[in-house]
Amino acid sequence: MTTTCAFDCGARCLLRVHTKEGKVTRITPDPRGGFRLKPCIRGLSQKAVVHAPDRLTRPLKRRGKRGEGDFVPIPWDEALDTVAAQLKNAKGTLGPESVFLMDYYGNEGALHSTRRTAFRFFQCFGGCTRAWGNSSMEGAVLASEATFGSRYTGSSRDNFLYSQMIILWGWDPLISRFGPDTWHYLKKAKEKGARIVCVDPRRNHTARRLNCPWIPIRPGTDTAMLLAMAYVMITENLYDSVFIERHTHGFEAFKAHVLGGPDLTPKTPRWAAARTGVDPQVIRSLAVEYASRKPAALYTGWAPGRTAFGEQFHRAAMALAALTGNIGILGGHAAGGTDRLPLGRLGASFPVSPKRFPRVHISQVYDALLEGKAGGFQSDIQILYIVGCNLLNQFPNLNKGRRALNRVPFIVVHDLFLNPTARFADIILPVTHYLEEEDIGLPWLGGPYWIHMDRAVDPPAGVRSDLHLFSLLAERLKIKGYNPKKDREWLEGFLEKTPDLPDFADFADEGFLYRDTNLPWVAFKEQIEDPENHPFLTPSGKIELFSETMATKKDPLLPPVPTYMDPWEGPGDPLSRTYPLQLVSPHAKTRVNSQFDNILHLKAKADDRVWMHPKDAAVRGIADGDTVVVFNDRGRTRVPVKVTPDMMPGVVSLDAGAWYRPAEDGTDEGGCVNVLTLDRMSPGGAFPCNSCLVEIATERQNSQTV
Ligand SMILES: Nc1nc2c(c(=O)[nH]1)N[C@H]1C(S)=C(S)[C@@H](COP(=O)(O)OP(=O)(O)OC[C@H]3O[C@@H](n4cnc5c(=O)[nH]c(N)nc54)[C@H](O)[C@@H]3O)O[C@H]1N2
Ligand SMILES: Nc1nc2c(c(=O)[nH]1)N[C@H]1C(S)=C(S)[C@@H](COP(=O)(O)OP(=O)(O)OC[C@H]3O[C@@H](n4cnc5c(=O)[nH]c(N)nc54)[C@H](O)[C@@H]3O)O[C@H]1N2
Ligand SMILES: [Mo]
Repeated sequence: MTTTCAFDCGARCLLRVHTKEGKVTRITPDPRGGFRLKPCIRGLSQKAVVHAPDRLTRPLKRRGKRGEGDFVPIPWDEALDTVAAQLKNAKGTLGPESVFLMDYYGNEGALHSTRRTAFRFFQCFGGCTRAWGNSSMEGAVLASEATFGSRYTGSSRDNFLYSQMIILWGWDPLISRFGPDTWHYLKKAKEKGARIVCVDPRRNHTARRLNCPWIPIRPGTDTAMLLAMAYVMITENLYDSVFIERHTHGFEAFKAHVLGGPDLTPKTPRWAAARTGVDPQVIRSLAVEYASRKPAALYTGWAPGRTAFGEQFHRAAMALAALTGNIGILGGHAAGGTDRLPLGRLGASFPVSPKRFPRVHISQVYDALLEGKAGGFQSDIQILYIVGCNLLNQFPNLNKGRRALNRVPFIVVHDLFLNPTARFADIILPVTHYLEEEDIGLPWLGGPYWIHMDRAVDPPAGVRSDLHLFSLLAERLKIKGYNPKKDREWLEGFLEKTPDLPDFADFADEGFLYRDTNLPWVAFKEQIEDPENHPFLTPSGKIELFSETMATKKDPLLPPVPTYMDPWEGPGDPLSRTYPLQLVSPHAKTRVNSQFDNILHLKAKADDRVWMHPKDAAVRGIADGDTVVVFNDRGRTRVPVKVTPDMMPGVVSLDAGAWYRPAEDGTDEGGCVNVLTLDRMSPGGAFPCNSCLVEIATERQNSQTV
């Protein structure tokens, strides 16, 4: 049988599922997928997830205190009746917006999508309050729409084969997967002689494996370096003036800002060095190289955008791609940040209408739960309804998170596991694993392919998908029209509405469909080759170095030209005197966000140590392998340390996603980084979990300071 992972995994590959007597026996790569749809260790481990001993199979009702994990199984009817009665009561007394829907990326199948199934239900219900902002890349979304008028800024990976130079800017795709074929093409590009350089506070795994030069940079300061590179290109006349003239809008304003600007500060390499920690000569040579080795791909990961003012990072990177004329050409890259391709979309998907309900930014969910109307939010929250989200692990500032979840009168969770969030629920409804449903797998970044997801095994008795749980609730609440079709009918409809696809039976038989006629796909090729007939969808019809949309906002924190602002909890923050280490939290090799942390054979392979430079360790009397406490005013977590020159001095790194395990005194024993991060929204909506200051002490020192 064929399938792909429906998790928010960074790829979407082709998996072959072997079964015997109703159980998955093995998952192997499907050879037909080749290098283009190559699976990873996590996808190949899904057998351990679907048959996990701690998988939830019966509805649970909380008996102990929130967070304690004391639950009793109850019959399905009782669980669903209770949830339905609570929803009805909340709607009748405080209105539908008193239900906070926290739907997230648990399942990304075309039909069983946690986001779409849940949101559609609450639309039929009459409303809810919901979170907005993409935790991964909201900064990039805002920036690419302002600059290009589009969020489809990606190119297919075979483009790398034409690049003379590739800059991996805060990007580690060997680990934090970004499409299934990225690593293959990066390796090939290197073999073909492309110069590859990495700009990152860590010598990350990709840089190490490619053995490429590493430019360490302080987190959250990238915009300063990019602007200084623009300064070099402009003052040394290295930029592509024909491209700028023909395709961009607002170059003069951008140039004025870079050369001096209202703040009268020329954005020189020396100016940037003071902020970024990167030597001015290194900044200059990277600028010269990027401007002269054409075509070149400046490739931005999302982590540098998940900082305070992260949207400026993406705006500045796009400006640099424009200055070098690398947009719309083979081997170049628009540096658009969102990196999506428009190729793998279905003509239709499980319907939700764009109806607007009260929304709260993902950084402010805990505030909204705690403060409600008194804090200026639109409603007081009566029910927190969580579908496919490990909120109390993946969202910053977990100690505040615990207080927030303790305040909400009623919490419902749909999940596969009793994760740290589910421990706070009143009712938990167990759901199917995607290997138990038929669905269509959509490419994580864009395609061009679709994967048929076979229903490989039966779910545990009584367990249903979110779609079917919501259908049962809809019946109880007398909601009509939520799910009028059979699963197969929905799926057939999706394919029918997508041009030039085979019929569903053939697709299901074949298992997947890879359409490779348009490759390599280069974003904005038409706009660059034929600008008269293909304007950019910006107000000026051009690439906007000065954004007219931003200008109308008249918000000093969202200026129309890409601008560097010192990040909060960055190196320039006075708080750094107390907490001198900047903390970044990359995604983990062995997890998808927090998923798989409970799968023992993967946990054994996880690197859940905090990375620290030898100098930082030495001044604190810390040795490699010690157990340390990482702390700030928001919280503390106990983890082992890895002392390594692969970390920039002054910066430390702890992978995100380990399960939060607060001890009696509040110290987290699970190594969950979000006990330390700050829940503050960046002005453009970026989710700034990488702007965070901490201190580290050995356990002994720490017990003396408590
Ligand atoms: N294995 C695995 N792959 C995944 C995921 C997963 O959980 N596990 N999750 C998927 C999801 S949901 C997403 S959104 C993507 C995330 O993809 P990204 O956001 O690109 O990945 P991260 O691992 O957070 O960070 C990539 C690199 O950025 C560096 N970095 C951090 N802060 C900064 C900064 O301020 N400046 C610079 N220059 N570099 C910085 C980190 O050190 C790291 O090496 O990955 C996807 N792929
Ligand atoms: N410090 C820090 N924090 C981060 C990040 C970071 O880089 N650093 N990255 C952020 C990013 S990019 C992201 S995308 C978020 C991710 O945040 P989340 O989406 O909350 O992360 P996951 O761990 O993937 O949680 C998904 C949950 O869905 C469940 N699930 C799986 N399938 C189904 C299903 O079919 N139905 C239901 N109901 N549940 C299902 C899983 O068991 C899991 O509990 O984390 C963010 N948090
Ligand atoms: Mo993400």
